[in-house]
Amino acid sequence: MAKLFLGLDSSTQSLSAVVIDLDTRKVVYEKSLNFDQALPQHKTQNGVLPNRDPLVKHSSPLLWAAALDLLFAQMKKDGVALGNILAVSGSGQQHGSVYFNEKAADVLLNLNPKNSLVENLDGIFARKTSPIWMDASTAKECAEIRKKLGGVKYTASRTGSDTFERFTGPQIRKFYQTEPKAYDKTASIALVSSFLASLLAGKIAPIDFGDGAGMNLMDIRRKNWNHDAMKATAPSLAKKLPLLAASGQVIGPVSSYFVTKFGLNPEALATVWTGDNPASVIGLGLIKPGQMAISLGTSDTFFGTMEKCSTDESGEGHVFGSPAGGYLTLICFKNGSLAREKVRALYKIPDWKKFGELVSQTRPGNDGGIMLPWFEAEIVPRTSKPGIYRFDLDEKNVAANCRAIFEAQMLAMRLHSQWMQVAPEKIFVTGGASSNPQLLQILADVMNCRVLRIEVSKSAALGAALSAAHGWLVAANKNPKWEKLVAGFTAPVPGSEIRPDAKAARIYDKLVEKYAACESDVLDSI
Ligand code: XUL
Repeated sequence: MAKLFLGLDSSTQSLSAVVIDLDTRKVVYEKSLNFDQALPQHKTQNGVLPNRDPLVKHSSPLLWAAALDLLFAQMKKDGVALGNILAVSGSGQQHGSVYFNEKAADVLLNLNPKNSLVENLDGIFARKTSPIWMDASTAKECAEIRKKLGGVKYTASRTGSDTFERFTGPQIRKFYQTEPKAYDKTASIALVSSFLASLLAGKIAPIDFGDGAGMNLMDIRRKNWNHDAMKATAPSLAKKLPLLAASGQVIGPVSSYFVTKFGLNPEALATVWTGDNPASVIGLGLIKPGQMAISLGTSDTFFGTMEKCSTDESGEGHVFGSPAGGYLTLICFKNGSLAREKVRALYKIPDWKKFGELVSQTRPGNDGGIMLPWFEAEIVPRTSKPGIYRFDLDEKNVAANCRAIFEAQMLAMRLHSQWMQVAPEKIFVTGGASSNPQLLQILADVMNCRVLRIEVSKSAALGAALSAAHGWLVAANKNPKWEKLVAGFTAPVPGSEIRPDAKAARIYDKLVEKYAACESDVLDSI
């Protein structure tokens, strides 16, 4: 029997599955299901529920559950050997939270395969919708928690990050302050990752050290819930938070719901899930400290493995637990692919190939033209006031505006990652926009570093599948080594290496200063 492992990734816009065969070391199945298209009845746009307040971004736990049903049905239809799957793990968009009431534990234990997951879960939530990572509506709660914890530096050194609007702690505080009765009815709080793990396991699942670190509630060094942080956030949190555990750790056998309905192996193990970024660290094979990657997805993230926990005193970056042990360092920019798409739509550019051609018609440095493309409230630099700002850049010059958004995003990455104190000799790049050679050249030139493309469109789901395999091997006392486990699954695309151009790199050494001044000017004035 083939040794198959299933990894799922519930991201902002889609649910993906990757199945790996451990003996042949191959990905044997991949599938993605777009929320808006596959489940229009949930009325999301790019995976987010419409809201009058542009700072409020929620999605629906029932949408994620419906997608899980649909994806399993699709796998069955596609002939995936679900009976050969030995363990399942997964990852979720980070920070988003789900609020279970006291009925949830019982319902999860008795999921009825005759009904859909949505029907089963009716009535188990204390809050209908889930705030997600794009939400920027908790500045007040962030300030309150930060103050109680003793300021930016102390909050970051204790929890791994300063308080951030999207982090779960400030979101929980807002819920407690604005809907105290519903908060009171909350028996257990889950993350997107642990919510879906709970469905697979048929019981409330632990939160892992990777996703748990994105809450401003976990002690980043001790890896337990921090008493002061819980107290600063909301009452009775110790009772409402589940256990913390390593990702991939076995929770138990999968719920019989998936066995009866889809033919999943009854002995398959349900394991602890993690966040999409920690899972990508594994999927991209970034096991050794100092290896760095950039993911150009809905959000753009710059991340890598760190041996020791070293937090950002300026409060812009994060430290999360890595599924491979140790830590991962990360910085997240909200205006990633959606902002790139907005510029493309603004100038009516038919496709990314044409967009790239337009970029090629312009020179590195854009003759000093700069754009700040904050279509949404930005995380780094932090601003709750969206806006598009141009400096020495003619709004009507289409080609210059195409270069300007790419350059701004890469310059922001260079400027705001200085705290990481990493000087990588190469950066791996992944995600939708990484197939654009013009963007990769700008990245290589701005960072003055070799760039290698890794073509795993589903790096988080692959990381989750590898994490499932790791958990299964640990449970079988096989003492797996991460480096060996990930080897062969991910490798840079042959011939994809892009080297920095020395002349362009010198231009960006200067331009980054102008970019920083533009950022400061705008932040001071809004
Ligand atoms: C990371 C973050 C985003 C989400 C996207 O801190 O907020 O990258 O994880 O899914």
